Amino acid sequence: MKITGASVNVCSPGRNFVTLKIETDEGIYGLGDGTLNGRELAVASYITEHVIPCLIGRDPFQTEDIWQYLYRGAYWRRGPVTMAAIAAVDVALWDIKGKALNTPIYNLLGGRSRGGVLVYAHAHGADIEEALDDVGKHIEMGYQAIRVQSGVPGLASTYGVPKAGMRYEPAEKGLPSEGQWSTEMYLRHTPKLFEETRRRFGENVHLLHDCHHRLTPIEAARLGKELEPYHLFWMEDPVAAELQEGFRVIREHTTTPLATGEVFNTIWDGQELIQRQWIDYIRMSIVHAGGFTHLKKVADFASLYHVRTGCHGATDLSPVTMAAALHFGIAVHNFGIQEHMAHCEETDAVFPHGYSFKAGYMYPGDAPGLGVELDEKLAAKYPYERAYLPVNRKLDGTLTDW
Ligand code: CS2
Ligand code: MG
Repeated sequence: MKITGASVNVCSPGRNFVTLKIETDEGIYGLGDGTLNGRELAVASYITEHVIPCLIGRDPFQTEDIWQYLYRGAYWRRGPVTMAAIAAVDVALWDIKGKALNTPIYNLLGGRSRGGVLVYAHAHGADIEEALDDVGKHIEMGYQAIRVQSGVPGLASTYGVPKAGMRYEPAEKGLPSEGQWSTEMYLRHTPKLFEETRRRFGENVHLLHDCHHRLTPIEAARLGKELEPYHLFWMEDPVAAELQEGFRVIREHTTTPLATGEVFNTIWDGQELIQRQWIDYIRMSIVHAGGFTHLKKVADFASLYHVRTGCHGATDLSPVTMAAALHFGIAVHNFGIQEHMAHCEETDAVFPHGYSFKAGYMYPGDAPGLGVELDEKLAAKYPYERAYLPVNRKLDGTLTDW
């Protein structure tokens, strides 16, 4: 089988997505996700201008050699744009492989290791009461694990909470909006959020929380300690992880499990965190970490150190990545949990798929390959519009992590 052509689709059904389609001389094609929230056209151009010419004529079954060629051959390696582009190629090739072998991708990753993929949903609210009502709604929908985020008294807005009556979609058209942040107000408020959540819903639901890179290690240590009575499933991105050793400080003070890695692109971004067991879950996703070929290696390395997977699964990862994550999650042995932010109707219509949700678990479906399609005609009705993630400033105006 030979690769005969490839094209990049950029569309915006509810939000921007970058999708690679690779075609072969046997009429089988594969899809890959290259979406990088706020920098979509950088990846689209990287794939179109620098990757596709090198793919034509290659054997799509050579996923390892093509991965190494695109990673080492670029010379300038790692980084979010490069690794999202490599991921798009890798996933499209695995999709082709599964279709050619007439089997779902999970069978190429070791087969089913479990009946279903445990997922967690996002619950949020402008205040504690509203957030708890949303937790209740998701419990009624069948979720057994729920991330809880709420507005912080005194702050006009905060991470993870949509504007009143809006769907949560952090990327906004036009130039980046500017958020306001106070660590002190957040640290005073968050333990109360979980005290109330446990009081109302008891212990039988997994609770998760995302600090979104905003604390210092000792602030995260304080929060982790104060959240211990509420037995969180994880406290995510407590600090910006460029300094991996920052997690040692947190680890020394609290037993609240730690998760990080959604912004990581290769194993080297988190190697020390895993090896030192400074984290419990690695959040790297198939689209941002170079596809199945690299993420399988990350999971295998993590399995040596009791670290489990907890792949990122926000709406800015397309249904192509959601499908890939479910094939990955049902197969890898050291699976932990999978994030599931449900896409909007427009997105699901443009990306028809076979995955499904039931009673807190998701299932990849049994179609050969990924089990996702791209309706190019419908996608054309949703043209790309530049959008940015917000930026964040402390109350004194200092720029900080969003
Ligand atoms: C968040 C993401 O889902 C999460 O854990 O950190 O929603 C993140 O804010 C977005 O993916 C950024 O594009
Ligand atoms: Mg996160």
